[in-house]
Amino acid sequence: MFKKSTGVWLGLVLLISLVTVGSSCGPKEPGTPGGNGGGGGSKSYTVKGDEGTITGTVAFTGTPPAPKKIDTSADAVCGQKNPNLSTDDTVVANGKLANAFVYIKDGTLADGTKIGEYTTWPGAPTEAVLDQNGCHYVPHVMGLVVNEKIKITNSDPTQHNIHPQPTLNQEWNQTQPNGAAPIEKSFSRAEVLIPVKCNQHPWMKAYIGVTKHPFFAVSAADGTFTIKGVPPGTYTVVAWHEGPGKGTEQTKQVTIAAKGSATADFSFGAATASNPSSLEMMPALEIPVAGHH
Ligand SMILES: [Cu+2]
Repeated sequence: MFKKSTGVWLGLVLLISLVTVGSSCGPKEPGTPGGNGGGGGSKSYTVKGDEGTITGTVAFTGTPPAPKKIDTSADAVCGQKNPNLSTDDTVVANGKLANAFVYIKDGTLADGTKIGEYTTWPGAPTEAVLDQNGCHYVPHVMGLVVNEKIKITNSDPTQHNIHPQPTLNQEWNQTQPNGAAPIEKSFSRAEVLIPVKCNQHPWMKAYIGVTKHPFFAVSAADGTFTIKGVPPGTYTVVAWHEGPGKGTEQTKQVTIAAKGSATADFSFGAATASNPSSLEMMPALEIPVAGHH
């Protein structure tokens, strides 16, 4: 009698443990509230040593608009420190475009994982600096990983008021008098790109691209960019350039073999059919995957 009931209990325990093991391999967790299509939760990428590189050049065809001198008379300090301040929305040298934001928008690793499923990338940058120098944001275009610290410094003997204008992240604006400590902030959601203005100096403008992964770059003065440490896979790479409205963007598909490199060259300018940027509607890696398989 005693032995028989023990056997029943053992059987029950075994059954329960099987059910428990079964459910842990079951359906994926639901997505995060924002719906990133990545299964939610946190998933860390493990560096395998076979990562590759994306390089390229951003060109500008046709005649670029000439830089315009900025009237800084609203703040005498700006004119004293930076008498030749001019617009920097289209910086072209020898047909190459600086300050284009290039990033992996979407894609699939060679092992079949969507890049957006990973929330943690070892070696991702942890801090970036945005300086105000000569009543000018330096750099003009920059990238951040989600939750990366951005330190905003004021190198000018005047007051600024930093005012990012995101659509997915929290909007804020904050005064930073000369000599004030750096302002430290971060952005909790992927958003490409966030315009930043200054409430004191209407000409000041910067753009911050926030992505879930560290695979972004800003084209240098010679138009070149390099994105390192990319897992083998096939990706959609987007280059964005500011302009009227939300700017324009170009898209390229690249495939990176193990330890391989891929090239993605882009071209903007009057002679190029750039697509109006869809970035407002399609922030980086926050696209619902309904309809994808
Ligand atoms: Cu300012």
